[in-house]
Amino acid sequence: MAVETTQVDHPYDPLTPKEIETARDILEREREIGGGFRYVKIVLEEPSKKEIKSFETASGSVNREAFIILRDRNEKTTYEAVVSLSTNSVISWEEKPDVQPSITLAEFDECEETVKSNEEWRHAAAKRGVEEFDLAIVDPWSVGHHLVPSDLDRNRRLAHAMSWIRTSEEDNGYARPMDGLHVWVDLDEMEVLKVLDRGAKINNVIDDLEDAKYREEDRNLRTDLKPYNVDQPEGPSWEIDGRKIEWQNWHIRIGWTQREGLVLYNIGYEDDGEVRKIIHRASAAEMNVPYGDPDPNHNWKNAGDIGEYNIGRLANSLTEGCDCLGYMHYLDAVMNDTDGNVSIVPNAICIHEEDYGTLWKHTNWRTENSEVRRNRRLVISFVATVGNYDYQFNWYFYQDASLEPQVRLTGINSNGLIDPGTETSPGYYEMMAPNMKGMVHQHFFNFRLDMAVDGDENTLYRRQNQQIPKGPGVEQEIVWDGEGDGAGPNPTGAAFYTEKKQLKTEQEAQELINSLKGRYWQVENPNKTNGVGEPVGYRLVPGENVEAAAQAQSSVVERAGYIKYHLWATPYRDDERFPAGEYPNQSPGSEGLPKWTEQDRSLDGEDIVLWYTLGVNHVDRPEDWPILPVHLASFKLEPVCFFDENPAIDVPPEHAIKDIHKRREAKYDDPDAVADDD
Ligand SMILES: [Cu+2]
Repeated sequence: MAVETTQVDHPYDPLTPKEIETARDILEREREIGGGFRYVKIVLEEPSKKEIKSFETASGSVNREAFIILRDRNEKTTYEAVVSLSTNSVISWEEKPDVQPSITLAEFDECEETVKSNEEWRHAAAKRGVEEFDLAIVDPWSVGHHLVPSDLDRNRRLAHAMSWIRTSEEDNGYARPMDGLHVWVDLDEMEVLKVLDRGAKINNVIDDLEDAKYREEDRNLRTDLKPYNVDQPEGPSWEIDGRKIEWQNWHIRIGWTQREGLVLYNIGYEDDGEVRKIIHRASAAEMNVPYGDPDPNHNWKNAGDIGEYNIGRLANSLTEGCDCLGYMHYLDAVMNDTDGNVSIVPNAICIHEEDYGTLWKHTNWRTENSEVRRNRRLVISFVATVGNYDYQFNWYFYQDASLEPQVRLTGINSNGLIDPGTETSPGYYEMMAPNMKGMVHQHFFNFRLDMAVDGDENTLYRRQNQQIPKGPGVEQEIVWDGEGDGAGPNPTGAAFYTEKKQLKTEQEAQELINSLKGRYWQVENPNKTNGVGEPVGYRLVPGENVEAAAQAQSSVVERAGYIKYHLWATPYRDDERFPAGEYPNQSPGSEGLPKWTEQDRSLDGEDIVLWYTLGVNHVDRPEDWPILPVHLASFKLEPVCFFDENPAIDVPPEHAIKDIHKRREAKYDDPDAVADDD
């Protein structure tokens, strides 16, 4: 029986619940899937770009396929399968030697139980004053590769388990780390391989550490805040059809993967009735969080939350606890559990509009006429909780045709303990609370942006300020004679220009930010020009960013090589999706961007993919405790010569929004007629 795909409007739409079940059933019918197997993921096998193009141009149908990763715990092997939902058959079945798939939610739970029932661990916990082992929490940190103890077999499926203790079920356990206690667990066997106790540092993790309560009922709340309501009496300004949203000329298709969470496809802007494409596919594709403190209890930590854990799988349901005001639209995240059953996070994706201050303004001071427009932005977001930390990924779309991917970092810091009486830190850590240190660390996010600026044939440029040789400047008077006004091309010494350098190959495009020179990067379509004859483009403008502080030969830079540069660019390939490789968990490294770009392929008139590494330097402070106030990090994509004037010049002023809407409804089919009538 052919699978029912009526809920699927586009080949990029994630698998439906029924498709997940059907894919599993087809696989189990055709292959021996024994009890030792875990389904790591059952996701859409995204169609190739060639297939998508033929779908979009010829309206042809694209076969639905499921990509499945399984782990056979008995044989300790990983398998990849592709199942056709159109022909009901297994298309491929491949054993993947020497790789470890991402750590699953089931493994989180089972690892915690395994560690908590281990006698050696209990002995070490008891030495720290822990009596009620049930109240302990244990997180399976990704173990990396080079920093696995030499007496353990790196080919096993490993986790480096870290432990904390709560005083009650709802207590903030991350405030009481059993620092110095390390447990390595084989996640296939679910057995403890090694317990290392480097010493407790303090006598009692319950008595010697302070509570770090943050829940409403545990704190005295300020009483001077009055209600602030967002009222959208006529509803939001968007139109949503399934997973396709249209808002203020923007056209966006909203996808989801278990690994990346939110994925946005076919991002385009409607201009004079034509939807002009800007980005084909956009997502946060990888991240890493390296720690700087040489303390051996923490120097190994560099979690890759997207590739090693699959951040989409860790998404919050926003049914409760959504931070948005006003009108919201939600989409569910349809995924699978390790038994191969459907597992849905309801309301994982939130869509809403926000007022964001002034969009543009000018006052004619002679006549006192003032024209001002308010900035409305569209937000598409999701939040994931990775153990102690919480990451909110927001994609903002603005009325001036710019967009802004943003991460909001919050949640609970991963802290360590210091010996009472230890001298103050030389900057490896900051004191967060008595006996508790917050170790300096960095967060790196890599955003993959498959650009398509008015089409696939694009070129890449770097632009930055450049001085020209200094003229005599203040040392010489300017003649003002209309005939040269003084010596040389730069008589005032103030001249500078924005140098435009084409980055023609992958290695030329490996770049760091340079805020001092105002550096940004511009993707142009050389075949299309705007009204003044310039090639149409979009530029990537960095915001806050930081260089990776770890050395080039460190494990983290070896394994997450994409953090070496802020900008990378590659010519599009279907199989180049993840900047640290397909299987970063326990990988020795060098996969992904560093390896691909060794080819130094041409970027001249190619289908260019930009990879932007966004770094956050986190020097902790007591004010980050017990919950980190949201730290924002973002960058912008802005049109450059894509239009002929400010594309938001037609945004009506606040007082007119309601009137225009009413008049349009009552009298006009053609919205332009309203402007003429004015
Ligand atoms: Cu941090």
